[in-house]
Amino acid sequence: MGYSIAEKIIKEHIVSGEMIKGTDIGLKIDQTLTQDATGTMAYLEFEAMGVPRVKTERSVAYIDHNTLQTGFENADDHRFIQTVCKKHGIYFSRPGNGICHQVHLERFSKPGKTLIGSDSHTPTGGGIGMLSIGAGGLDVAVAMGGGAYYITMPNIVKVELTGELKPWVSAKDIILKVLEIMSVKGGVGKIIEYAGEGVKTLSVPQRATITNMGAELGATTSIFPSDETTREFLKAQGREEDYIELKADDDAVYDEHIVINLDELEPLAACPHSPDNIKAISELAGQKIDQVCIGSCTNSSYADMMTVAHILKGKTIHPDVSLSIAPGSKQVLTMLSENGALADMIAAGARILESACGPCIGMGQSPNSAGISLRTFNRNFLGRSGTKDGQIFLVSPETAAASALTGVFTDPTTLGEGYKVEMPEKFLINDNMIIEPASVEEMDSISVLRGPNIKEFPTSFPMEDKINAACSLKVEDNITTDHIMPAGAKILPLRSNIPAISQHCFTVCDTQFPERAKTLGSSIIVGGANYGQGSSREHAALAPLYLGVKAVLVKSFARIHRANLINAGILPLEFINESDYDKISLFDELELPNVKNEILSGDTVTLVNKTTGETIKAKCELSQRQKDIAICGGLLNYTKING
Ligand code: MIC
Ligand code: SF4
Repeated sequence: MGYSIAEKIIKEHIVSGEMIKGTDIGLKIDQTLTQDATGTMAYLEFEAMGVPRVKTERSVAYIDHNTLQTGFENADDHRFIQTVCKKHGIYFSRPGNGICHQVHLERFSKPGKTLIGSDSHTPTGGGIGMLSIGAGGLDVAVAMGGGAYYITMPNIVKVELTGELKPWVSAKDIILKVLEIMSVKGGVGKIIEYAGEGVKTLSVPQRATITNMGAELGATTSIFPSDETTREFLKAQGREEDYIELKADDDAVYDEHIVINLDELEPLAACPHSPDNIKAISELAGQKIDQVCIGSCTNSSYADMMTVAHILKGKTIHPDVSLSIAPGSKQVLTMLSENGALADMIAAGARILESACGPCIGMGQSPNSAGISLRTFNRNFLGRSGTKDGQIFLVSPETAAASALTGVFTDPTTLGEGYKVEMPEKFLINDNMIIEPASVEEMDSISVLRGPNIKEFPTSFPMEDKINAACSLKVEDNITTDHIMPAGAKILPLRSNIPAISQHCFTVCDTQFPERAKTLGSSIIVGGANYGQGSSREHAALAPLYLGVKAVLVKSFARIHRANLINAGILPLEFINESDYDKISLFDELELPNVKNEILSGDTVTLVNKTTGETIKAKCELSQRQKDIAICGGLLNYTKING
């Protein structure tokens, strides 16, 4: 039996377990990345492990999220990360150099290697044939220290692309189609592998748009073959030596098979407030819009930007539309400024933003009240834009630019003759904003600079024999990490300060939650299906930990968040009978009378609702290693004990 691409890379990197679907495997990690909003925690955790120098082939820290500096906090955090990097062997990408995933794809990604990143869109690297997975900061810290990264061996889904995209239909429309087919929870426990004749028609950045937004499927990751197109891209980045060919064996076996005919695709949009709420642009055409934002790690490549500039050239945006554009990296921005495309954007009325996440994470450009905003981003969760009633539609750069000119949803296929950007034979290479770490001889002399915003990591304690806790919150299906731990310009500067950021935990759903949880002391959160979808932010576990949450009991979890709960020492429990969800109400007194023994000996836990007298059985399926972590009270405690 042959192997798929993902299986080939896993086979080369497996250090514990076997490639049996559904079982736990440990992978050797070649590269890591962090960004600043998750990075401070990851580096505090790395420091706590006491490893002097990273053991990976390449670790890079990017500053791209918290680039608004409205107080000392973000600037202090950047300085902390920069000095930690210098000391411990990590490359540091300065603010202004670009969005982590875009820069990593350009400058560091390698087909056939493994990458984990403390950001859920790390699968962008799948566009170049790298097994790239989003993880919590603590998992990244462990990998930097040379430890394995553990995942459940996923099922592999083959998405076969046939035909070729029509003019003005784009890679974004492909991934929106996949989201329509599979939904935001359809990818949990799966790797999405792209194949078929259609692959050849897509450039590496187009492939990266698709693997990037595969995060919204809940998938472990997504991956493309590495072929001649990949070689050309690496060559144009001056890195041809990093190329290897990667393709699935002809007799590879897949768990699911989806076929998408690119010829039949039309421009699509993900409507508020979920990336899988898909409609055709032709259905929305003519509706008035207020704002257009172009950029983010999904759609900010050179080719995307050139297409936008081409559409805007010689025209003026509609008077009722605010258009902002953030090219994804210094490389892209410099090339646009040298070839005149930037001037075309500015002349048309675009507001040019720095090469960073910006509006995608609520750092500026919040839309007007109830404003309709078309964005080339990957997430449109409620409140993420910073305007609670903002109506965010996720679209391609083509649709975004065409609509910015008309002031209404506009199908770009009405623009007439198509336009295909020529991929440059050589990208402009200037890595002067990437600072190399100190040499082994110099590293000891480097001092790490810590500002007052950096507070201790919250302590978790070994598990007790039983847990008594009240229900401090009851929420519905599809709760995102943006509900649990909102981001945005006001809250992101608190990412290094768990006591302060905890005051915002779940406030999107219930403003009283932080106070209530603290007053209750120990508590349990009850939720629905796909709980914790979205970001890799471990703050969505650390803030509840700080507020006394001992367990989260839900219908099902999203992968990264579940792992973050285990790492933090919070028990992830799932209803065996989903209807038991109705048997718990806010403030009910709950008891897990024999939890430690039950965890040690099996995979179910008994929960007694002392308020109603009912007994509920919950699932807690943990590998032996996860059980040990849970008993120690989290991965940091476990790593201290086990090294
Ligand atoms: C996001 O897109 O939600 C983020 C901000 O990039 C997060 C990371 C974070 O919360 O810092 C992610 O996707 O993991
Ligand atoms: Fe940044 Fe947005 Fe990409 Fe997250 S999704 S890494 S916030 S650009």
